[in-house]
Amino acid sequence: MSLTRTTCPYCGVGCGVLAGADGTIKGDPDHPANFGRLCSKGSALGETIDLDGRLLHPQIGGQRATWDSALDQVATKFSDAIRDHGPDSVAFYVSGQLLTEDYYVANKLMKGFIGSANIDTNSRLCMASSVAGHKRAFGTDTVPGTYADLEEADLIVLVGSNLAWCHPVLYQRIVAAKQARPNMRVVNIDPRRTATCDLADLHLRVAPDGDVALFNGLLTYLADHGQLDMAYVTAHVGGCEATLAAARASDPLQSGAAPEDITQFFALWAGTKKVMTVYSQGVNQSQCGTDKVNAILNCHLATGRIGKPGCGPFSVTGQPNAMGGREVGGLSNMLANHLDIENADHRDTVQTFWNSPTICTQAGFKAVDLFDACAAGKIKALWVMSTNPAVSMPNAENVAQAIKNVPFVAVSDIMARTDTGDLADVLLPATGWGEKDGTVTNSERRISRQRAFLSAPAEARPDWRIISDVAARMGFADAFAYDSPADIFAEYIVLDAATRPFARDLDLSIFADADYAKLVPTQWPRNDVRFFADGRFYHADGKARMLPVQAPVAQQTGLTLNTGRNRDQWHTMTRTGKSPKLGAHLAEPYLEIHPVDAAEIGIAHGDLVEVHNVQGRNILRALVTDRVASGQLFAPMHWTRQTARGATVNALVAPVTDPFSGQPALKRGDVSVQPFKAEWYGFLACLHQPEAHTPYAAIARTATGWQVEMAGSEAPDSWTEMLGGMIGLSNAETSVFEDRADGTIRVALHREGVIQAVFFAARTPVILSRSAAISHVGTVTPPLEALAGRMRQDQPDPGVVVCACFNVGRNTLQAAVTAGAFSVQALGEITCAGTNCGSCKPELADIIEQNTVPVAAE
Ligand SMILES: Nc1nc2c(c(=O)[nH]1)N[C@H]1C(S)=C(S)[C@@H](COP(=O)(O)OP(=O)(O)OC[C@H]3O[C@@H](n4cnc5c(=O)[nH]c(N)nc54)[C@H](O)[C@@H]3O)O[C@H]1N2
Ligand SMILES: Nc1nc2c(c(=O)[nH]1)N[C@H]1C(S)=C(S)[C@@H](COP(=O)(O)OP(=O)(O)OC[C@H]3O[C@@H](n4cnc5c(=O)[nH]c(N)nc54)[C@H](O)[C@@H]3O)O[C@H]1N2
Ligand code: SF4
Ligand SMILES: [Mo]
Repeated sequence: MSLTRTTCPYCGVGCGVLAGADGTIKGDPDHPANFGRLCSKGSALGETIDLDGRLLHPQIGGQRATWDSALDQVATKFSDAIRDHGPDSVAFYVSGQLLTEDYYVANKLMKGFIGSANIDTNSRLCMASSVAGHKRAFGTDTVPGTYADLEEADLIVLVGSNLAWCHPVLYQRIVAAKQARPNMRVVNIDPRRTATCDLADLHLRVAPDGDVALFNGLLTYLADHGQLDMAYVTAHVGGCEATLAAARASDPLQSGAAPEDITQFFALWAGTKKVMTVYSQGVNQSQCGTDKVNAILNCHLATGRIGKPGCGPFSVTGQPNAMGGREVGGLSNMLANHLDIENADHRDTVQTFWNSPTICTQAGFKAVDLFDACAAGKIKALWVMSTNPAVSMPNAENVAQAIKNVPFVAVSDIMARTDTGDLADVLLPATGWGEKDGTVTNSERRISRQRAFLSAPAEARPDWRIISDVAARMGFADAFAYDSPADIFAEYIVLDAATRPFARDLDLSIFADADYAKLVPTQWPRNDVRFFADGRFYHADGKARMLPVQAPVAQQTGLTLNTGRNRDQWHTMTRTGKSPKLGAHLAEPYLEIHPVDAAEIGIAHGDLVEVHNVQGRNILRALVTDRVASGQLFAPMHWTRQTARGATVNALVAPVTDPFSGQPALKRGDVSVQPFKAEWYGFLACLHQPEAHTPYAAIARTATGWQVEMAGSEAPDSWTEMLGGMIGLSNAETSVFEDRADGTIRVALHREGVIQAVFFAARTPVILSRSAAISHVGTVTPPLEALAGRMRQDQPDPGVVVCACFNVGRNTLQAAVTAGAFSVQALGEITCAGTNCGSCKPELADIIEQNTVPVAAE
């Protein structure tokens, strides 16, 4: 089977993948991002390319429609709104998961032809603070670092980044570098103890938003210890004095980290020349996100630790094409190709190049304001592409209402049902990863090709074509007459050349003569160029700026909710949710809570809890752990109205934003927690996709179908009726076993001897081997046997999946430890666990620790 060279569609590491139509997935040994490695999500890509659940035909009002009528409808509704209410009455909300070519076309249509800047993107929730911080410091949005710099650094400082789970291949590269050079040091700055701490020599457990105080403290320390590079500052940096004065006003203890950890961190930084600071959403997604970015950049600029190998700040991007989106101008406050809306010369040049009838003259709505404008009735037509804002935006219930309030909504997605798609008037089926062609830019400015290796299913079309077809119907056929993504990429590169006279970092000239079909992964401006090596920056005076920033006043009230990601799920799970292997790692929406807080509230590990505030309410499984500090909670962002009931965590997050970037503070909400008083708990394993109506329900794929964890505050009148409503099997035979003494119920639904579903309910959380129950679904097994809670045909129960790459369960691992595998390496040799992506290694270490009998001290 011939394999196609393409790029992973998940995180910003941008790993090269070799993929085949039969589902074969391998790491590309020649790709400079991963050199053959893949993480669990990348390795499971083959399980996510089936057509199950795909949107295969256009729909209008929930009914199948032709492409012509759907495209006409979108074009007419947008044109009518523009005619009646002006260009700012329409908006696009797009995504860092679009390819550069899709993004370029969407931006061109909105800014140059509709004449509004109302195109914003989910990158506003992701990278906006880094963009704003870079522009304040450098005069451009430049990410100077590369992955090789990380391997060369002597000190890596991770700030607000769970790299082990969110950029696993990059994390593994650092693990390998540290093994090769044991003197390398890693510091992790995070209020939570995450899997990334496994690699860290020092974990600074800061308070939420304690970062500005910490980095202001570091700057002061560096100044007081004669560590500022004054020659560099004088030649290349402005604003040092004022910045230092502001830094002196804050107390590093305000950061919340332990005093001895702070001292150790400062001394380590001061004593190391090659320092890389890697930062991500714990920095960006904050009310003071832009200030956090500049507090970090200040320290690098003041010491000249930038523009040299192995040192500098490095904002790692989340989505596969977050960088590409920034390059083409996908944010509502940028024009195109790193040019400014506010600059008349920039606007004229772009308008002339596009030969467009108009051009936007002022910034459009940023994401949070955009959905507020929808709620206020200002937006008459909205087009959402490749993102799921009804789940991923803060104040998610209000955002869903706001979308409903827009008279016309179009959604382009690959899946038939998403929480946002459910609110659309028109659904447009897009081709997905493996079916589409284009380019993406990863965290280190490397542009790689995504290449199709599957044919487009049914009527699905690439996003760039859908947008161009609507543009043509709005009267702009000539400007959008593209035949292929290669045409669009070529135009984008020529636009870059036309705007070369403007001082900017972006320079795509290396691609001028590139053969699109054969394009090899290449960094801009060139693989061998080091940004800022000559000390020249992009402010008018050629200097960088240090920015005075003030630490926010701590205002801890009650419990603080932090949110983020799981190792094996991607955002709203529309793709990773298809993989039983990935679903098995953490199968339910949960809330991490400290044992002291749990005791105070009166809840135990595994209980359900109700989390609420003025915005909304969630029901989540309590995971009692000291990974979170007392007073703090953590919940993953992944569960939606499709995969759970009452677990969309953004229903609890207030739409508070950073004043400079407009990025929402998704890491910090005020909430209250109380026990959820469940009358019964249930577990269902079934063959066909269930619908859950119980107050708590979490749905996931399994190896034999689906599973639902559920709970209710009132027992139903009839269990069989309830189950029938969930799985719609009216003609199945039912076997019910009820133990009136302890109130447990077991039900098997079967048809012609084949088990369709097994269900277990109890007054307390159901204690049962999930794998055992799941193993009987779809098999010919007597009901009583299927309900016995034992694995089918005496197969050993592997337990909850720990290593998703090789599907190794906790029980298997525990058995291996008991049999003498006392190291992560030994476990790997016996079970293969941890030997592919390695991101389960921290969990393997925990299992070893928990299952090794301590040798008694003599
Ligand atoms: N498995 C997986 N990987 C992904 C994704 C995914 O959905 N799943 N999504 C991708 C995307 S789009 C993104 S943006 C990245 C995100 O990658 P990361 O930013 O690494 O991930 P998060 O879990 O959102 O948050 C990182 C950490 O910030 C910490 N934090 C919270 N508040 C603060 C604070 O005030 N200060 C500091 N210093 N830390 C704080 C949290 O405790 C958390 O551990 O991941 C990418 N990779
Ligand atoms: N509480 C909280 N909320 C957060 C975050 C957090 O840390 N905490 N993180 C934020 C961040 S950093 C991000 S990036 C966002 C991510 O949030 P979203 O962008 O809303 O999440 P995804 O699930 O990635 O949504 C992508 C959608 O595009 C569809 N899709 C996939 N491929 C294609 C394609 O080729 N074409 C089209 N048209 N559609 C496609 C998918 O099926 C899916 O519906 O969430 C943000 N929200
Ligand atoms: S680290 Fe994993 S998710 Fe990220 S690009 Fe590589 S394989 Fe894909
Ligand atoms: Mo993101």
